[in-house]
Amino acid sequence: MSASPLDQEPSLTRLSSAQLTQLLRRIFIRHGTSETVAQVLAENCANAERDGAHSHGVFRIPGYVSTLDSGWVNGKAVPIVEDVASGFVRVDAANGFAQPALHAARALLVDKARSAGIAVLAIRNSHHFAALWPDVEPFAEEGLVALSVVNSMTCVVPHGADRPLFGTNPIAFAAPRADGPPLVFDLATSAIAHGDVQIAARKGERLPLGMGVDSLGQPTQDPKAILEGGALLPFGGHKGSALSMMVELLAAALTGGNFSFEFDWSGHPGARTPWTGQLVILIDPSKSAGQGFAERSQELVRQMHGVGLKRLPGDRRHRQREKSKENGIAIGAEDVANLYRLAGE
Ligand code: NDP
Ligand code: PYC
Repeated sequence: MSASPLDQEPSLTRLSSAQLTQLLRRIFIRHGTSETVAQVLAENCANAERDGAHSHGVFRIPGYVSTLDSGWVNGKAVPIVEDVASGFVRVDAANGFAQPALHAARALLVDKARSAGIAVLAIRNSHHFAALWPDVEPFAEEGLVALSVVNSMTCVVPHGADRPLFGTNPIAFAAPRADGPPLVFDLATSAIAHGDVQIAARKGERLPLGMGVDSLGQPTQDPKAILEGGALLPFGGHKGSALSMMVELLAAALTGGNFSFEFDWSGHPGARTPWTGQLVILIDPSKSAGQGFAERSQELVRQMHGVGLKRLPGDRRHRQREKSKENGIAIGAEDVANLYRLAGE
């Protein structure tokens, strides 16, 4: 497929998944990562863009680059995988990215989940700057149920408090089903992801009420007021706040990683990636009793559709994935030009 702008949409450039992955790979390598890390991060980011997960697609590349250039993260880190119990794997990401750490531990984790029925992966000393669904969806494609949580950086005011403490702390879940792609959801426990606030600020858009507060703690719809001294709110009041607290406990306290408020990146101007932890839990549903799990999830889907539900979580991504496969991944021409600049090309 040609990388040149389409005739009909001169402001868009369309790249195949392979073209985008290779371009991103060259950027990562140019900014100091190993080949392995570059490949893992490039695939992750290209897949997010392919699926229309824009807050964690190519929009994030300048942040990755400035973080790498600042020396805050080790782009060549080699994760240390420890087999600590029949159902427990620990990884020290060695101040590198979380995805290569997951990649390094993946085979061992799946073996354990299949033999013990359940397995936990605790990643610490890691930086996660991406969408979380790519970390769980592939496990469900192999018939496993997967849950993951990661904490980020202080920017969310716990419900009932008056200053930020929690990160935006997403939770992602994936389960196989009989007649379709796995059921997957991936959501920030803040009312809106930090990335979407940045995108709104860039576009000059206002946010709905209830997303955040300004530097005086007053409700605001201005994304810049949130980014410049303000903060986000949890989704769903005390309920989202409790889930965010759970994520801090599982992703940081349980793994040995930093809480969202524990790291100080002020000595690394340009640092953007939270230095925290991540937990992944895999369950092998073939160990459970009764009908096959995938059939049971399919039955739930049938019933949800039966009561009028039109959109399942993940449907939008999969529709976008199909469109991207057919027509290429559409990216703003200026953004693509910037990617080539970052690759030094
Ligand atoms: P959204 O609110 O956009 O979506 C959350 C989930 O709900 C998705 O699974 C989505 O499916 C689904 N969904 C959305 N709208 C509907 C609807 N109308 N009906 C049914 N399902 C729906 O995501 P967030 O803004 O909360 O998070 C965005 C991303 O930011 C996530 O990928 C998250 O992992 C990432 N993030 C990463 C952080 C990190 O530290 N690495 C921190 C915080 C967030 P679909 O995708 O198909 O639209
Ligand atoms: O969008 O909230 C976010 C986020 C934080 C870290 C990476 N993404």
